[in-house]
This record gives sequence, structure tokens and C-alpha cells, in this order.
Amino acid sequence: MEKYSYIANSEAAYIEELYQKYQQQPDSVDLSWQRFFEGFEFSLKYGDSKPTLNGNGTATTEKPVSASHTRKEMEVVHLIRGYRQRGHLASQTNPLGPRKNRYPELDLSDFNLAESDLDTVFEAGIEVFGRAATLREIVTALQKVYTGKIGFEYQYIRDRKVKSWLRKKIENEFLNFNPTIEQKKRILEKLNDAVTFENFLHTKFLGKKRFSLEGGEATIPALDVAINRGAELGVEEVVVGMAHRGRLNVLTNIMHKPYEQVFNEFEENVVLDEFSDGDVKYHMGYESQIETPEGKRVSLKLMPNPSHLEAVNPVVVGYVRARADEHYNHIPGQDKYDPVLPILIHGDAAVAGQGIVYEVTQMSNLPAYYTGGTLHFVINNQIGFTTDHEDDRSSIYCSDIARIVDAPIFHVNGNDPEAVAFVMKVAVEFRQEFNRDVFVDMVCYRKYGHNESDEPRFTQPTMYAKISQQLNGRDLYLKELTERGELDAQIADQMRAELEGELQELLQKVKQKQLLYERPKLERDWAELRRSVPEDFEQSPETGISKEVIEKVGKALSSLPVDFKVLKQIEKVLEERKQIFAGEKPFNWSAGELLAYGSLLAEGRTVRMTGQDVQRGTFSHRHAVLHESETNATHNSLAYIGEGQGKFEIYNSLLSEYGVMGYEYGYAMANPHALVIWEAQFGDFGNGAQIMIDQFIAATESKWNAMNGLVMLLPHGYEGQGPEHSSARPERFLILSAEYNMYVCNITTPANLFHMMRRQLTTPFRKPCILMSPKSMLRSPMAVSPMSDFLEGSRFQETIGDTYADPKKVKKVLLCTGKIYWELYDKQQKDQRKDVAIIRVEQLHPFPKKQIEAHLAQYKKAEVVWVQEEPENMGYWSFILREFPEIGLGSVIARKASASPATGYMKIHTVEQADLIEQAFAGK
Ligand SMILES: Cc1ncc(C[n+]2csc(CCOP(=O)(O)OP(=O)(O)O)c2C)c(N)n1
Ligand SMILES: [Mg+2]
Repeated sequence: MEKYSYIANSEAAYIEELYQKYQQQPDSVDLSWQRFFEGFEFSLKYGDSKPTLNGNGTATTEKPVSASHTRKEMEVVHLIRGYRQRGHLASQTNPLGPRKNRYPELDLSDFNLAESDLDTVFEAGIEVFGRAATLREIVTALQKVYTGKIGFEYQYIRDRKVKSWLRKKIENEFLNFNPTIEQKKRILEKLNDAVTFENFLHTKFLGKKRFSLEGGEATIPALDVAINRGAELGVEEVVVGMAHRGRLNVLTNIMHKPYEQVFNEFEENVVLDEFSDGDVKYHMGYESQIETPEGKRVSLKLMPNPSHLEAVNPVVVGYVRARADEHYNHIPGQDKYDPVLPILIHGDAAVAGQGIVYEVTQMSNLPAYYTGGTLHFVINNQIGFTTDHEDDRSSIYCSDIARIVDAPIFHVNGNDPEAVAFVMKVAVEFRQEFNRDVFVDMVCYRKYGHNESDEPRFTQPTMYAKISQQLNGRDLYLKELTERGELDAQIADQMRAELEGELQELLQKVKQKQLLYERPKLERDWAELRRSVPEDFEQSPETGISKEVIEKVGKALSSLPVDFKVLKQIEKVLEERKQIFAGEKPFNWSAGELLAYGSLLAEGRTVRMTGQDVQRGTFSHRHAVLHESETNATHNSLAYIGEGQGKFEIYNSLLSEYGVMGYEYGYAMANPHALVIWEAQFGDFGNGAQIMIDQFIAATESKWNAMNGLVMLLPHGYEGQGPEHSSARPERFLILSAEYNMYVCNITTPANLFHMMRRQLTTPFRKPCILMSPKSMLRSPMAVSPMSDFLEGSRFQETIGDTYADPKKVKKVLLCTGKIYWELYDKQQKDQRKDVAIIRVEQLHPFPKKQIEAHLAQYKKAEVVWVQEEPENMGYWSFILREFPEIGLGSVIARKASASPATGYMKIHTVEQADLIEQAFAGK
């Protein structure tokens, strides 16, 4: 308990001292004291008994204010603050009964006040009403506002402007909140839609999983308010991410997906094409447009999502950022984030338990990931599957994560749909006003088990005894309205009968009237692309560029603004760039990479790259953003290619993989014209984002019939840096490779990197592209490309044959991929081994079998082996056997099968590596 004993013990001297400080500078004292002194001065001016100041600045009155009254004034101020800070602990947000005692300590006695003070007038009333008021009035108002059906949490917010905006909304608006009859009808109508739909499914598809919303039906009027109020405040587009709970209800009753379509999915009447495997109905996405009661058209998108709870969150916000960047950045004076609103709907267990929620919340105010604030809505049914909330979190609230970014949290009783409507209204107003995250935690219950065939009484018998007593959301609201005499019960009954009739008809295939869906611009662009077919992978498209473009990009890359001083080493980098782009030196890795981006930018495309330390590059090779050596001012070279160029967005990310990669995946999902790249610091850190890889990158096209062109750069290569800095785990990607779902590459030349990047936006379809990218090869004098390899007519090479070996002499063919090629090549050259041919497989998936066969045709009698530096159980070998069984078991040269990807000792590494090369060139 917070004690205020210093107040009780302090004498007038303390208050005088504060008052003097206040007189000199009002904000030098705490806000509550400021209010107090304002009130004091007010009464000084207008009060009956006129206080005066004596020579020492001490307040005296004609009718003297007693020291005890002054102390009580202070206690009343603290009581007011107490309600604001801890009122939520006493709020009645649980529809199933009283909450656990969280010790709010808001009794009069906690402030040294008593019942006998209730009718005393206190100046402190100014804090709440703008005038003096009796303690009774003050307490009644505070209880109504802070300990009713809403628990407002916002006092921890450090920005005073934000805090006082919220206080006004809460204390002024909520105190006088009374929705109009029309608003009440709308709430009832939405509850009715929600309840009737679930009842209907429950009887027609008995026992089938639908993850019913019952117990949390107020979600539907809540979202309705958010969308409608948002539209009034300029929202044109809402992008929603949500899990299983209530998803079908949101799809039909918010997004207007035809009921008939949902029923069809229950019947599993679906036709799949060759490379699609589909997904369960409660994971599918949807797009629609709706008209609000005020006649505003709003585009809605529900993101498809996997079972993995909360994984969709970064995807939603990344998608929203891309829409803002591309769609809404052209209107002068308009914040590009205002028209597009992300809403993330969480479960109470998931939002408290999943780390990705932390990552995404932490991202919300960073320039790289800012989206103008997310509206978070928690369907808090107080249970996760069979786990009680006492077991699924340490925090008091499931929404406590909001506090890390000073986001306000509104806890609300799901059985009070008007209170739910109020908080959703304020939440969306807050988001539009401050462009920051806001959380609504709707406390409700789950009528059935986790799904409809689960028996919840196995594990929560007492909770379910209470739940069985509950009326459904509509009937409860109806009862309340009827009791309040506000609306006739017959109206709701009539609405219910109408809707049930309609659903029946729909089941017999009667179409529901829908707005014709007008595809927004980027979706029209997606529609111009097509799914890939196997023939597309026989040869990559031409992606070479003209000499003029090379020169233009080279100029941008090697110039600096006037008076922009850089370190000596950077001067050298720029000098080298000049030579490369002038054709005096071959292209190194960095030049090839930056030329790929520059050439796309010159075509007006967007290039976006994030990841840890990407501006410089983990291995100091990229130097995309330069720093002035005295001022630290930055220079993003590729932003200066020329007029009409696209935007080059390159941001160092927060230290996250799951969230950041998910975000970039979402960005790439929205914009087919953007080259979107995520780079891991070391490749295997990507495994922190394994959920994104398994559930989104690899499977999107198959599950959801959607494409994505994200590039993942995963530094990889055995260089003696230990178990975690050697392998990007290519084997994992290859296990996931099938049905032409993604490119997996490990390339050896800057030109091939350039073409790989450009291919991403050149093919008439989009595929994720995973690259095992280099470390030492970044500076290898061997891994370079002549300018001719970038010019028109050139293209990505899936394989690169041997031009040194003599086909007539070749006894052994080494098939390999990536960096080890250069070690094998070195040996071949040093020992002049014309009898050993080396073929590089630059792209592993889709596997370029025809191209490999064409190379091998030259060496018909030779033995063919696969050489890899990874242990035999890792890397590519299992995949090669699957895709190219002709090679035969045992034709592998690799490190021994190991539990860990690499040794921790440089000495052992060196011996192992030399041994691999020896073996590769050893005769039979
Ligand atoms: C990452 C992840 N872990 C576990 C599961 C399995 N699972 C599905 S729903 C669920 C409980 C979710 O509880 P809550 O977030 O409160 O949502 P509710 O079902 O209560 O609406 C669990 C554990 C999952 N889908 N995803
Ligand atoms: Mg739950």
C-alpha cells in the first residue's frame, strides 16, 4: 500500500514551500499540486471567505482554513489520483463474478478520510469537475468512471499530453456516456448477428470445429464500432490479424463473406489445383469492402494465418506499412498512416505467452517498422485451451505488454456491450490522434470447450457452472435495454427471426447481397501476375541491364555530398567502386549487390532491406549508408541515382528475427513491385524465425494461393567460426522445398547474385528466395565478375559448368554449391587437374536437373560425386539424393555426420577442410 504519511505529518510549512515553488514556476510541482493550488487561487479570487497572503507568502484567510482541512484537501487529491491509478484494480470487468482482490486501496480510510467528510466541499473537486465539489460527488463520479465495467490503465504513460487527452476522454466523455437509440440498435443488431450465426452453425454442423465466439459475442459490435468510427476519422482500409476464436463470425458478420461460402467450406466442397493443398476454414484470409452506416466505403482484409498463435502479427503490420508507403504517401498534408488501420485480435493466453507479441510491440515506434499504431483487441475468455489464467501468466493482466510502449489499456466487461463500444471508440480515436498502439482487453468467457467437441467441465467445472447461468450476449443486452425501458424486446426478436430465415435460404444457395469488390491498386497489380508452372524453371528470364544504367548507379555509389567527410577506409571503398564501375576492375560482391538494387531503383521499383546492421553489413562489405566522420550525418548513396527512381529503404533492425522477418514477409505480401530483403546476421539466427519459415515462407502458396517475393540472405560457410557461425542450415530449407514453392540458392559470383535479385521482380510470378550468402567470399579476389556478365542478354545461371577441365580426360566430376567451389577451384588450378571437372549448382530448388544433366553429358564415363563442407547429415546431400538419385548412395564427400553443425576449434576446422579437398581430388 502506498502511504501518504508525509502529507499527514507535514505541517503547513511544507505546503507553503510547495506553494512558493508553484508561484515561481507552476510546473515545478506535481500536477495534482498544481490543480490544488489553482483551486486555491480560484477560491482566493472568487470564494466567500477571502484568503490572503501574509508577508512570508503564507496563505491566510479571513475565515481561516484549518490545517486539518488543508490536509484533507490533499488527501482528496490523492484519492482522485488513487482512482486514476488503481481504479482498474477494482473495476468490475469479469462477467463471471467478482475479481480476485488486487488490493486497490481506494477506501476513504486509505486516505485518512471518513464518511463524515462526504458532504464537505473540497477545492480538489476542480480536478474532476472543474469546480469545488463535495467528497460524495467526487467519489461517486470516480467510482462510476474508474470502478465500473471498464478498467482504464493509462497513468504510467510518460507523455503528459497523451495522458491528459486520455483523462479528458475518460472522465468527461465516459461520465456522460449514453449511446443514442440508433447506436444501441446497431449494437443489438450486431450481437444478434453474432449469436444467430453461431447458433445456426451449432445446430447445422453439430460437433464440427468452429471455435465459437459465444461468450465473447461483443467482439462483433466492438469491431463494428472500430471500423465505423475509424472511417469517420479517415480510415479507408483495415487490416486484421486474428486466430481461430470467432474468426468465422468476423468473416461473415464484419467482412460480409457470404454465409454460403462458409457453409461450403464446412462441407469441404473445394477444388484445388496441382500445387495447392489448401487450409482449414478458420485459417483462410479474406478481402472485402463494406459501407459504414455513414456511407463510407472501407476495404477490409483478414490476413490468412497459421495455427501458430500470434505469428500473423508481424505480417499484418508489415503489410500495413507497405500499403501506407505505396498507397497513401501521395496526399500532401495527410499522414500516410491514418488511412490504414491494423487491428490485431488476440487470445488472452496467447497474448501473454508468445514472445512475438513483445517483438512486434517493441517494433511499433521504430522508424523501420512504424505503422501509425496498432489497435489490439484481446478476446479474454479467461482460459487458454484447458489452462487457467492463473497458470498462463505472472502478470496481473494478459495485456501488460502494452506498458513497454506506454500504450493505454482498456479492460472491459464483455457482458456490457455499451462499455465495449465506448472503449473501442476511444481506442480508435486515440490511434488516429496519436498514431500509437492501444490495447482493449475484453474480459468475457468461452461458452463451450476449446472447440465444440471438447468437454470444458473436465478441467473447469466451477467456471463452467457459472458459464451455464449466462444469457447469450444478445439476450442479456436485450434484457437490460428492456429493463431500462429503452427498446422493445420484440424488435430484437424480429431481427433474430429475419436473420435465421436468411441463413436457411443461404444454405440453399441464395446469394447474400455484397458490395462488388473493387480491387485496390496493388491488388490489381498482383492480379496481373500468375502462378508459376514447371516450365518456368527451365531457364531464368533475361535480367541484364544497359551500360548507361551501370554508369548511373556507379556514379551514385561513388559520389558524396559536398563537405561530407568520411574515414580513410571509406574513401578507399569509394575509390574502388569508381574503378569497378568504370570497368577497370571486376565487380566484387558488394558492387554486384548494390548494382542489383540500384538498377531496380532506376526502374522506379522500391527496394527495402532490414536486418541487424544491414546498412554497413555485418561483415563491413555493404556500406550502403555512409557516415560523415565529424557530424555522423548519413548519406544513403542509392537514394541519389536520379529523378523518377524508386525508394531505397534500408534500416538496421532491432535484435529480432521472428518479428522482423515476419514484418518483411508482410511487406512483400502487399507490394509485388518491391524487392524486399531480410538479412540475418549469421544464417542460423534465422532459426529464431523458424515459424515464419515453416508456416509462411514455405507454405503460403500451397495453403493460401498467395505469392510472396521476399529474399532472405543467410550468411553461411565453414570458416572455423564455430557451431553457430558456420551454417545457415540449408538442409532445413531443402526439406521444405517442394512444388516449386521457393528458390533456395547458394551462389558463387557477384553477377549471379545480381541476376538472382533482379529475377525476383522480373518473373511473372513471385517466389520467396533463400540465399546462403557469403562471408569470406565477400572479399575473395576469385569471387568476382566482369561487367559483361551484367549486361543485356545475361541472366541467372542455375548451374555453372567447368571451362578448365578437359572433357576427354575427366575421370571425376565434382558437383558442389557455394563457397567450397572456390576452394576446389583453387586446388584444381594449383594442381592443374584437367581430369577433374567441377560443376556449380547455384540454385538447389527448384532443382536444375536438366542443366546438370547437360553438363554431365560431356563427361559420360566419369565418376560423379557431391562435395559439401557441411556434415553429411546436414547441408544438401539428402536433398540431392531425393532430387538426383542417379548420383547413387555413397557418392558424397562431406564432414562426418554430426550433432552440431561445426567444430568450435579453428585447428580442427582447418584439418577437416583440407581433408575434404584432398578427398575430392583423390583418385579411386
Ligand atoms: C504457438 C502455439 N502454441 C500452441 C498452440 C495450441 N493452441 C491452440 S489454441 C490454444 C489456446 C489459446 O488460448 P487463448 O489465446 O486464450 O485463445 P482462446 O482459444 O481462449 O480464444 C493453444 C494452446 C497454438 N495454436 N499455437
Ligand atoms: Mg482464451
